[in-house]
Amino acid sequence: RIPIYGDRATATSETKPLTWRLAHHDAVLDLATYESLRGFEALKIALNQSPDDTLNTIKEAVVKGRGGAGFPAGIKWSLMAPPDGGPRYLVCNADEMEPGTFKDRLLMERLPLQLIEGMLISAYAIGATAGYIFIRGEYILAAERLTAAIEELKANNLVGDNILGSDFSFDLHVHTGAGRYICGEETALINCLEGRRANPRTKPPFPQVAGAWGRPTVVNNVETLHNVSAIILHGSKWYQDLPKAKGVVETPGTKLFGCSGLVNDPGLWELPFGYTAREIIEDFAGGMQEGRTLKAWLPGGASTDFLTAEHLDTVVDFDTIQKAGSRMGTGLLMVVDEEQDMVPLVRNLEIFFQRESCGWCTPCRDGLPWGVKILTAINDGEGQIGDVEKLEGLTRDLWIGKTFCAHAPGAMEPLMSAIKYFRPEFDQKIAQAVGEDVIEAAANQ
Ligand code: L3W
Repeated sequence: RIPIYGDRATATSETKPLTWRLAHHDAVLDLATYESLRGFEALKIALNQSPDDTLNTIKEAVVKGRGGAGFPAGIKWSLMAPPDGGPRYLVCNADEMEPGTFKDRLLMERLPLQLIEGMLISAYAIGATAGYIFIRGEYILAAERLTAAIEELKANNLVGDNILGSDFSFDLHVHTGAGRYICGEETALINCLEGRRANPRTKPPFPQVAGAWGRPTVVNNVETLHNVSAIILHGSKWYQDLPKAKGVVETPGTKLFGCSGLVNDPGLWELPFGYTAREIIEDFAGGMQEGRTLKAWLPGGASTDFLTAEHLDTVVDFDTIQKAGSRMGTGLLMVVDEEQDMVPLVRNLEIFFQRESCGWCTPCRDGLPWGVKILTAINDGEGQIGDVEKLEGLTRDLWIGKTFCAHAPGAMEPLMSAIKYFRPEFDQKIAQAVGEDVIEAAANQ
């Protein structure tokens, strides 16, 4: 299905900084077309000012990281270790494997040059000498288009030595992943890039101090880097002042929001912050399909907490979703309808997380399969009294600070929230397995 961009025909670089070039083109793949749409104007502006001025513009704009965590890109950049004459790297995290998330794919397949221009400007700002686009292996078309774009830019002095006659040189490579979700975690990604097993590393040191091959490295998500050229073109104040939809919002800029599940019009839309989940589902995704009622929704990926119909008037923004008890994550809503049974649904998600554990730390390696085992028993009519309490115990034991990285805590978010909001569905299956009389006897003990 082709995603929709809202006011597609009238979009400009000032109104839709991420996707405006798609107003009249399904994709912008060649240099000539890109240049006819203000392509590389921002790079020229950046190269005519100091790296620090460029960095400060992005810092003042406050671009919250779009990979899921929301850490401001400008602050991340300013934490780079000072130059010492050795290599420094910029890595684009294009390992988009979060279930239900398909925003970076669109940006790379249709606007590869905009990502590369963003990377060139970012690399100039942080003094990076080489860059890597670490892309999910299944994104074959995106990888081909990025590779072709880099080749065309090399032939036109826009990638390589002394770009546009300046002192700035930057090599750029596309590196395809081999299908591990954990590579979305930046230090696992760096290990993989180095040819090692993709286990996360201890932080600190953060990659800005000791990243790829031990050198200062910045890792930014595709959508984050896609914002950079428009901010350099129009300034940080313009970015800060971009119109907001109604509602209290803390985040400047626009975002690719999306929706999947049994809605009438699943897709992606570049929107200002401030829309509620209800507005995204009803006004942009066309509402639930006929005969379907919304039961729950995940705000942005499988590693976020379920919310329910009661939370639909929450603005989809980092802080507001957190106050509602979840995380915005990638901002692509996954809608669950009343006919879906939560036990097999959560079991399915937990199978994914157990399979994708790198196996490095014991709680994650052993805890996630244990959770799947209990969920499978409950789902297969072999549940026992106390199983839900065991699952709850697991959500405490696999929480932040008790595991090596955010993978297991992320896996616990949908499990914990499914139990919180839909516990009767778990209890009912257990009661069917052991018999109502056993449940009653246990309750009377
Ligand atoms: C310097 C500090 N840097 C934080 C940086 C940090 C990282 C970013 C976020 O992932 C969720 C996870 C998944 N000095 C810093 C600092 N940083 N404090 O800010 O850091 P953090 O720790 O808040 O999050 P995290 O553990 O990196 C949290 C999702 O992010 N995730 C990401 C996947 C992204 C992709 C993608 O972009 N394609 O796959 C992976 O785990 O949801 O729960 O850069 O270095 N004091």
